[in-house]
Amino acid sequence: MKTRITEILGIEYPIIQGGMAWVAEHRLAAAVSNAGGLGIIGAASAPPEIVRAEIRKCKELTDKPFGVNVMLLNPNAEEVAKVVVEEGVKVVTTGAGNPSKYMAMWKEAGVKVIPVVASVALAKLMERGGADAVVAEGMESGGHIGFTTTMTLVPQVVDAVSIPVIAAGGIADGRGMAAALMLGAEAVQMGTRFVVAEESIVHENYKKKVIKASDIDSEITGASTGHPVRCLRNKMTRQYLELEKSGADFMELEKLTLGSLRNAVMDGDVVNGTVMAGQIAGLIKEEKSCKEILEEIITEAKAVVDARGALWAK
Ligand code: TUI
Repeated sequence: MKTRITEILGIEYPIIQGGMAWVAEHRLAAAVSNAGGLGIIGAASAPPEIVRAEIRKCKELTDKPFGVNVMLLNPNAEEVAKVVVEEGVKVVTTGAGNPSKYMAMWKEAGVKVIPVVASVALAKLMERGGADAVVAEGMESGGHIGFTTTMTLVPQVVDAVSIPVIAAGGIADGRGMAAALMLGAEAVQMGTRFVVAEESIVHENYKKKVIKASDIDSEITGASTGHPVRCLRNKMTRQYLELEKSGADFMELEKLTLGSLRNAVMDGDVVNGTVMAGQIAGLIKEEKSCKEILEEIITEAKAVVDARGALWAK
């Protein structure tokens, strides 16, 4: 497949792996890149030296391009932004904020910059600031989300900017990819699908919870704090939503989720931990290798586009 994204990034398939906190470490990123997509190391809240070590370990596992996601709520974001340049990383994606202040540094270093946006306004601002592409991420996604669905956000962003758009949120198979291409996207970014990859270091309990999830098993916590987060329903979300309803303050809510994503991903605490996953979790039924995931999606996307195209045939 050839789109502006495969050309800009030098990858085989227009499929990007989300920069998921704790999940998107060097082994997953290298596996996705080796399979022909773009793997991403999620810097999340990690200290800069850990991110540097992750980048170096990823380089040992792949010669292909990979990226780093800079999570802008990270108090260390500035240092992480510099580490990316020092280590010669080819692609940066950003999340949970506006990366304008790092754009000049990255562009001067020749890094391809792909901000993740949840609104048309931020997409336009990013294009003006020199972004090479944007990820338009709908609220079907897991983790920190905006307010607009993928179906409505992607075509509006496509119309608002000239740079290529990557669709994210609710995509986990070839039908989702085909739909994203129909909306004008030139690639897709997937997170939840890669949580349940063989190369994903996520605890077995977490993977099982994603596999068992149905279409209605996610909740949005934190809508009242200004940091809405989508995760799978469990004891933690029930307590959190109760507290939010009773008007608990920010610090009280924070206490409930401090370290809770780490506890779910690393220790398998899917009862009190935060099990971030998108609404498409219900579609994911088995663990597969990154290579299988990518190849199946590309094959299926082509098949459904061909089949639907036939609806217009005489
Ligand atoms: O960033 C994400 N997803 C994430 S980050 C994350 S770590 C975290 N954990 C708990 C609480 C908060 C963060 C887990 N998942 N996706 C990209 C994304 N960016 N989604 C929404 C946004 C976004 C939202 C508001 C981007 C910009 C924005 O405002 C821009 C501005 O002008 O400040």
